[in-house]
Amino acid sequence: MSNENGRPWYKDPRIIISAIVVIIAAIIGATWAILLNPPPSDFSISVSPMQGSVQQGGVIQTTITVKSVHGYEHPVSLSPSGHPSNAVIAFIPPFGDATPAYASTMTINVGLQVPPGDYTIIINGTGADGKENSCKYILTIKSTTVTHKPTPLPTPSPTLPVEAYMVFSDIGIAGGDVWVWSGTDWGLERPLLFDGSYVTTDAPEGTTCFAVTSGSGQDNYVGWGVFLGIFKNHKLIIPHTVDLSHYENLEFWVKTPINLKVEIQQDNAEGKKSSPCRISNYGWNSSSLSVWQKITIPKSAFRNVDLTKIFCPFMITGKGSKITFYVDEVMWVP
Ligand SMILES: [Ca+2]
Repeated sequence: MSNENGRPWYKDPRIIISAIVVIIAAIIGATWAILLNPPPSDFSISVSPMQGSVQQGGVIQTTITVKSVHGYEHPVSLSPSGHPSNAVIAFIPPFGDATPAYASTMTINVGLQVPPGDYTIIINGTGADGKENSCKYILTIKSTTVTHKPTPLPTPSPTLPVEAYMVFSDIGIAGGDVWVWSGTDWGLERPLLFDGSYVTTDAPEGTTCFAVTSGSGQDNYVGWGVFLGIFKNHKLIIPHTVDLSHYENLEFWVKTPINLKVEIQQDNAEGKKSSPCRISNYGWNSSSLSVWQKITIPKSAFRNVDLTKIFCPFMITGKGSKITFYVDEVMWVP
Protein backbone atom coordinates (compact mmCIF):
# COMPACT_ATOMS: atom_id res chain seq x y z
CA MET A 1 0.00 0.00 0.00
CA SER A 2 1.23 3.51 -0.91
CA ASN A 3 -0.24 6.98 -1.08
CA GLU A 4 -0.56 9.43 -3.97
CA ASN A 5 3.07 10.66 -3.57
CA GLY A 6 4.31 7.18 -4.20
CA ARG A 7 5.70 6.78 -0.69
CA PRO A 8 4.76 3.75 1.38
CA TRP A 9 2.19 4.81 4.05
CA TYR A 10 4.61 4.15 6.91
CA LYS A 11 7.03 6.76 5.49
CA ASP A 12 4.36 9.45 5.25
CA PRO A 13 5.34 12.10 7.88
CA ARG A 14 1.67 13.02 8.52
CA ILE A 15 0.80 9.46 9.42
CA ILE A 16 3.92 9.11 11.60
CA ILE A 17 3.14 12.37 13.46
CA SER A 18 -0.47 11.28 13.94
CA ALA A 19 0.71 7.98 15.35
CA ILE A 20 3.10 9.72 17.77
CA VAL A 21 0.34 12.07 18.92
CA VAL A 22 -1.95 9.10 19.54
CA ILE A 23 0.76 7.30 21.55
CA ILE A 24 1.58 10.39 23.65
CA ALA A 25 -2.13 10.95 24.30
CA ALA A 26 -2.46 7.34 25.44
CA ILE A 27 0.50 7.71 27.82
CA ILE A 28 -0.87 10.96 29.27
CA GLY A 29 -4.32 9.39 29.61
CA ALA A 30 -2.92 6.36 31.47
CA THR A 31 -0.91 8.62 33.79
CA TRP A 32 -4.02 10.60 34.60
CA ALA A 33 -5.98 7.40 35.15
CA ILE A 34 -3.41 6.38 37.79
CA LEU A 35 -3.41 9.84 39.39
CA LEU A 36 -7.20 10.07 39.43
CA ASN A 37 -7.78 6.45 40.51
CA PRO A 38 -5.00 5.64 43.01
CA PRO A 39 -4.79 2.00 44.12
CA PRO A 40 -7.23 1.39 47.01
CA SER A 41 -5.82 1.69 50.52
CA ASP A 42 -5.47 -1.59 52.37
CA PHE A 43 -3.37 -3.23 55.04
CA SER A 44 -1.01 -6.20 55.08
CA ILE A 45 -0.76 -8.76 57.84
CA SER A 46 2.24 -11.03 58.37
CA VAL A 47 3.59 -13.39 61.00
CA SER A 48 7.20 -14.05 62.00
CA PRO A 49 8.26 -16.71 62.71
CA MET A 50 5.69 -18.42 60.48
CA GLN A 51 5.83 -21.74 62.28
CA GLY A 52 6.78 -23.27 65.58
CA SER A 53 6.54 -26.41 67.63
CA VAL A 54 5.55 -26.89 71.23
CA GLN A 55 4.72 -29.77 73.55
CA GLN A 56 1.26 -30.50 74.84
CA GLY A 57 0.62 -28.22 77.80
CA GLY A 58 3.23 -25.73 76.54
CA VAL A 59 3.22 -22.08 75.49
CA ILE A 60 4.60 -20.55 72.31
CA GLN A 61 4.74 -17.00 70.98
CA THR A 62 5.09 -15.31 67.61
CA THR A 63 4.75 -11.76 66.32
CA ILE A 64 2.04 -10.43 64.02
CA THR A 65 2.75 -7.27 62.04
CA VAL A 66 -0.03 -5.16 60.56
CA LYS A 67 1.07 -2.53 58.05
CA SER A 68 -0.76 0.21 56.19
CA VAL A 69 -0.67 -0.07 52.38
CA HIS A 70 -1.46 2.98 50.23
CA GLY A 71 -2.39 5.14 53.20
CA TYR A 72 -4.80 2.81 55.05
CA GLU A 73 -5.83 4.75 58.18
CA HIS A 74 -8.21 2.50 60.13
CA PRO A 75 -7.53 0.47 63.27
CA VAL A 76 -7.24 -3.28 62.65
CA SER A 77 -8.30 -5.94 65.15
CA LEU A 78 -6.88 -9.47 65.30
CA SER A 79 -8.59 -12.81 65.83
CA PRO A 80 -7.54 -16.44 65.37
CA SER A 81 -9.32 -19.31 63.66
CA GLY A 82 -8.51 -22.91 62.80
CA HIS A 83 -6.72 -23.59 66.07
CA PRO A 84 -7.51 -26.75 68.03
CA SER A 85 -10.06 -26.43 70.79
CA ASN A 86 -8.29 -26.38 74.15
CA ALA A 87 -5.60 -24.14 72.71
CA VAL A 88 -6.08 -20.58 73.92
CA ILE A 89 -4.76 -17.74 71.79
CA ALA A 90 -4.26 -14.19 73.00
CA PHE A 91 -3.02 -11.11 71.16
CA ILE A 92 -1.30 -8.27 72.99
CA PRO A 93 -2.44 -5.78 71.88
CA PRO A 94 -5.56 -7.27 70.21
CA PHE A 95 -5.86 -4.27 67.88
CA GLY A 96 -4.05 -1.11 66.83
CA ASP A 97 -3.68 1.59 64.25
CA ALA A 98 -2.36 0.23 60.96
CA THR A 99 -0.78 3.63 60.24
CA PRO A 100 2.09 3.16 59.69
CA ALA A 101 2.26 -0.30 61.33
CA TYR A 102 1.94 -2.14 64.61
CA ALA A 103 3.19 -5.40 66.06
CA SER A 104 1.20 -7.72 68.29
CA THR A 105 2.48 -10.69 70.27
CA MET A 106 0.42 -13.82 69.72
CA THR A 107 0.63 -16.25 72.64
CA ILE A 108 -0.69 -19.79 72.20
CA ASN A 109 -1.42 -21.81 75.33
CA VAL A 110 -1.69 -25.44 74.29
CA GLY A 111 -3.82 -27.64 76.50
CA LEU A 112 -2.55 -31.01 77.66
CA GLN A 113 -5.35 -32.78 75.80
CA VAL A 114 -4.69 -31.29 72.35
CA PRO A 115 -3.79 -34.20 70.03
CA PRO A 116 -0.23 -33.99 68.65
CA GLY A 117 0.05 -32.96 65.01
CA ASP A 118 0.36 -30.00 62.64
CA TYR A 119 -2.28 -27.28 62.81
CA THR A 120 -2.73 -24.32 60.49
CA ILE A 121 -3.84 -21.30 62.47
CA ILE A 122 -5.34 -18.44 60.49
CA ILE A 123 -4.74 -14.99 61.93
CA ASN A 124 -7.48 -12.69 60.72
CA GLY A 125 -7.15 -8.92 60.64
CA THR A 126 -10.38 -6.92 60.44
CA GLY A 127 -10.19 -3.21 59.71
CA ALA A 128 -12.64 -0.72 61.15
CA ASP A 129 -14.01 -0.25 57.61
CA GLY A 130 -14.67 -4.00 57.30
CA LYS A 131 -11.62 -4.83 55.16
CA GLU A 132 -10.22 -8.27 55.97
CA ASN A 133 -6.81 -9.87 55.43
CA SER A 134 -5.23 -12.91 56.96
CA CYS A 135 -2.00 -14.88 57.30
CA LYS A 136 -1.13 -18.42 58.37
CA TYR A 137 0.90 -19.90 61.19
CA ILE A 138 1.82 -23.58 61.27
CA LEU A 139 1.81 -24.98 64.79
CA THR A 140 3.31 -28.40 65.46
CA ILE A 141 2.20 -29.95 68.72
CA LYS A 142 4.42 -32.71 70.05
CA SER A 143 3.30 -35.29 72.51
CA THR A 144 4.53 -34.78 76.07
CA THR A 145 7.32 -37.20 76.81
CA VAL A 146 6.33 -39.49 79.64
CA THR A 147 9.18 -41.13 81.49
CA HIS A 148 8.56 -44.80 82.04
CA LYS A 149 7.88 -45.75 85.61
CA PRO A 150 8.19 -49.25 86.97
CA THR A 151 4.65 -49.27 88.30
CA PRO A 152 2.59 -47.08 86.00
CA LEU A 153 -0.71 -46.06 87.49
CA PRO A 154 -3.57 -44.64 85.46
CA THR A 155 -3.90 -41.00 86.36
CA PRO A 156 -6.85 -38.82 85.41
CA SER A 157 -6.11 -36.10 82.86
CA PRO A 158 -5.46 -32.90 84.75
CA THR A 159 -8.13 -30.28 84.19
CA LEU A 160 -6.65 -26.96 83.14
CA PRO A 161 -7.76 -24.12 85.38
CA VAL A 162 -9.92 -21.64 83.50
CA GLU A 163 -8.58 -18.24 84.32
CA ALA A 164 -10.63 -15.38 85.62
CA TYR A 165 -11.66 -12.73 83.14
CA MET A 166 -10.25 -9.46 84.45
CA VAL A 167 -12.47 -6.48 83.61
CA PHE A 168 -10.79 -3.75 85.68
CA SER A 169 -7.60 -3.80 87.75
CA ASP A 170 -4.37 -1.85 88.21
CA ILE A 171 -3.26 -3.22 84.83
CA GLY A 172 -6.18 -1.47 83.13
CA ILE A 173 -9.39 -2.64 81.56
CA ALA A 174 -10.36 -5.57 79.36
CA GLY A 175 -9.85 -4.67 75.66
CA GLY A 176 -12.14 -1.72 75.13
CA ASP A 177 -12.99 1.61 76.66
CA VAL A 178 -14.57 3.14 79.76
CA TRP A 179 -17.80 5.01 79.22
CA VAL A 180 -19.23 7.44 81.73
CA TRP A 181 -22.72 8.71 82.53
CA SER A 182 -24.09 11.23 84.98
CA GLY A 183 -26.88 13.70 85.68
CA THR A 184 -24.98 16.14 83.45
CA ASP A 185 -27.03 14.62 80.62
CA TRP A 186 -30.11 16.18 82.34
CA GLY A 187 -28.55 19.56 83.13
CA LEU A 188 -27.33 18.62 86.62
CA GLU A 189 -23.86 19.32 87.97
CA ARG A 190 -20.96 17.39 86.45
CA PRO A 191 -19.28 14.61 88.48
CA LEU A 192 -16.90 16.20 90.97
CA LEU A 193 -14.43 13.32 90.72
CA PHE A 194 -13.85 10.78 88.02
CA ASP A 195 -10.59 8.83 88.23
CA GLY A 196 -9.92 5.32 86.95
CA SER A 197 -6.42 5.33 88.45
CA TYR A 198 -7.22 6.79 91.86
CA VAL A 199 -4.29 6.19 94.20
CA THR A 200 -5.25 4.99 97.65
CA THR A 201 -3.33 3.26 100.41
CA ASP A 202 -6.11 0.77 101.14
CA ALA A 203 -6.90 -0.50 97.62
CA PRO A 204 -7.83 -4.21 97.81
CA GLU A 205 -5.71 -4.87 94.70
CA GLY A 206 -2.50 -3.00 93.93
CA THR A 207 -2.33 0.72 94.61
CA THR A 208 -5.19 2.23 92.60
CA CYS A 209 -8.95 1.90 92.22
CA PHE A 210 -11.79 3.58 90.34
CA ALA A 211 -13.18 6.58 92.25
CA VAL A 212 -16.16 8.77 91.32
CA THR A 213 -18.12 11.53 93.04
CA SER A 214 -21.50 12.63 91.74
CA GLY A 215 -22.37 16.30 91.32
CA SER A 216 -24.81 18.01 93.66
CA GLY A 217 -28.58 17.47 93.45
CA GLN A 218 -30.65 14.66 94.98
CA ASP A 219 -31.54 13.34 91.52
CA ASN A 220 -27.94 13.38 90.37
CA TYR A 221 -26.10 10.16 89.65
CA VAL A 222 -22.78 8.94 88.29
CA GLY A 223 -21.70 5.69 86.73
CA TRP A 224 -19.18 3.99 84.53
CA GLY A 225 -18.70 0.75 82.66
CA VAL A 226 -16.25 -1.20 80.54
CA PHE A 227 -17.27 -1.66 76.92
CA LEU A 228 -15.45 -4.01 74.55
CA GLY A 229 -14.29 -3.23 71.04
CA ILE A 230 -12.28 -0.80 68.98
CA PHE A 231 -12.73 2.83 69.95
CA LYS A 232 -11.36 6.09 68.62
CA ASN A 233 -11.69 9.12 70.92
CA HIS A 234 -14.22 7.13 73.01
CA LYS A 235 -16.35 6.56 69.89
CA LEU A 236 -17.19 2.92 69.21
CA ILE A 237 -15.81 1.75 65.85
CA ILE A 238 -16.27 -2.04 66.10
CA PRO A 239 -17.98 -3.73 69.09
CA HIS A 240 -16.50 -6.93 70.50
CA THR A 241 -18.26 -9.39 72.78
CA VAL A 242 -17.11 -11.92 75.36
CA ASP A 243 -18.66 -15.28 76.21
CA LEU A 244 -19.31 -15.14 79.97
CA SER A 245 -21.35 -18.35 80.08
CA HIS A 246 -18.26 -20.30 81.23
CA TYR A 247 -17.89 -18.13 84.32
CA GLU A 248 -19.93 -18.45 87.49
CA ASN A 249 -19.72 -15.13 89.30
CA LEU A 250 -18.95 -11.47 88.87
CA GLU A 251 -16.67 -10.37 91.71
CA PHE A 252 -15.47 -6.92 92.68
CA TRP A 253 -14.68 -4.70 95.65
CA VAL A 254 -16.61 -1.60 96.64
CA LYS A 255 -16.33 1.13 99.25
CA THR A 256 -19.56 3.10 99.16
CA PRO A 257 -22.05 4.92 101.39
CA ILE A 258 -24.94 4.09 99.01
CA ASN A 259 -26.42 1.01 97.43
CA LEU A 260 -25.13 0.65 93.85
CA LYS A 261 -26.70 -0.75 90.72
CA VAL A 262 -24.76 -3.22 88.55
CA GLU A 263 -25.71 -4.25 85.02
CA ILE A 264 -24.24 -5.89 81.92
CA GLN A 265 -25.17 -5.42 78.27
CA GLN A 266 -25.11 -7.61 75.17
CA ASP A 267 -24.17 -7.17 71.49
CA ASN A 268 -23.31 -3.47 71.08
CA ALA A 269 -24.18 0.07 72.17
CA GLU A 270 -27.85 -0.57 71.34
CA GLY A 271 -27.86 -4.09 72.84
CA LYS A 272 -30.19 -5.26 75.59
CA LYS A 273 -29.22 -4.54 79.19
CA SER A 274 -29.54 -7.14 81.92
CA SER A 275 -31.88 -6.87 84.84
CA PRO A 276 -30.23 -4.51 87.39
CA CYS A 277 -28.57 -6.06 90.45
CA ARG A 278 -28.32 -4.13 93.72
CA ILE A 279 -25.11 -4.77 95.67
CA SER A 280 -27.16 -4.93 98.91
CA ASN A 281 -28.38 -8.35 97.70
CA TYR A 282 -24.87 -9.67 97.06
CA GLY A 283 -22.69 -9.04 100.07
CA TRP A 284 -22.82 -5.30 100.76
CA ASN A 285 -23.45 -4.40 104.38
CA SER A 286 -24.83 -0.86 104.66
CA SER A 287 -23.61 -0.50 108.24
CA SER A 288 -19.89 -0.59 107.30
CA LEU A 289 -19.67 2.25 104.85
CA SER A 290 -16.01 3.18 105.15
CA VAL A 291 -14.51 -0.25 104.53
CA TRP A 292 -13.94 -2.17 101.35
CA GLN A 293 -16.46 -4.96 100.86
CA LYS A 294 -16.38 -7.81 98.39
CA ILE A 295 -19.43 -8.28 96.16
CA THR A 296 -20.17 -11.61 94.47
CA ILE A 297 -23.02 -11.70 91.96
CA PRO A 298 -23.86 -15.05 90.33
CA LYS A 299 -24.30 -14.97 86.56
CA SER A 300 -27.88 -16.19 86.99
CA ALA A 301 -28.72 -12.81 88.55
CA PHE A 302 -28.15 -11.09 85.21
CA ARG A 303 -31.38 -11.93 83.44
CA ASN A 304 -32.64 -10.88 79.97
CA VAL A 305 -29.22 -11.07 78.30
CA ASP A 306 -27.40 -13.66 76.23
CA LEU A 307 -24.29 -14.37 78.32
CA THR A 308 -22.45 -15.77 75.28
CA LYS A 309 -22.19 -12.34 73.63
CA ILE A 310 -21.65 -9.66 76.23
CA PHE A 311 -20.48 -6.24 75.02
CA CYS A 312 -20.32 -4.66 78.49
CA PRO A 313 -19.20 -7.12 81.21
CA PHE A 314 -19.60 -4.55 84.01
CA MET A 315 -21.33 -1.22 84.58
CA ILE A 316 -22.07 0.40 87.90
CA THR A 317 -24.17 3.41 88.85
CA GLY A 318 -24.83 5.30 92.10
CA LYS A 319 -27.50 7.89 92.77
CA GLY A 320 -27.34 10.84 95.17
CA SER A 321 -25.86 14.28 95.77
CA LYS A 322 -22.04 14.46 96.06
CA ILE A 323 -21.75 10.73 96.67
CA THR A 324 -18.28 9.16 96.39
CA PHE A 325 -17.90 5.48 95.72
CA TYR A 326 -14.86 3.35 94.96
CA VAL A 327 -14.55 0.14 92.92
CA ASP A 328 -11.59 -2.21 92.52
CA GLU A 329 -10.58 -5.52 90.91
CA VAL A 330 -13.61 -6.33 88.80
CA MET A 331 -13.53 -9.86 87.36
CA TRP A 332 -15.60 -12.75 86.19
CA VAL A 333 -14.47 -15.98 87.89
CA PRO A 334 -15.10 -19.62 86.98
CA1 LIG B 1 -6.59 -1.87 92.06
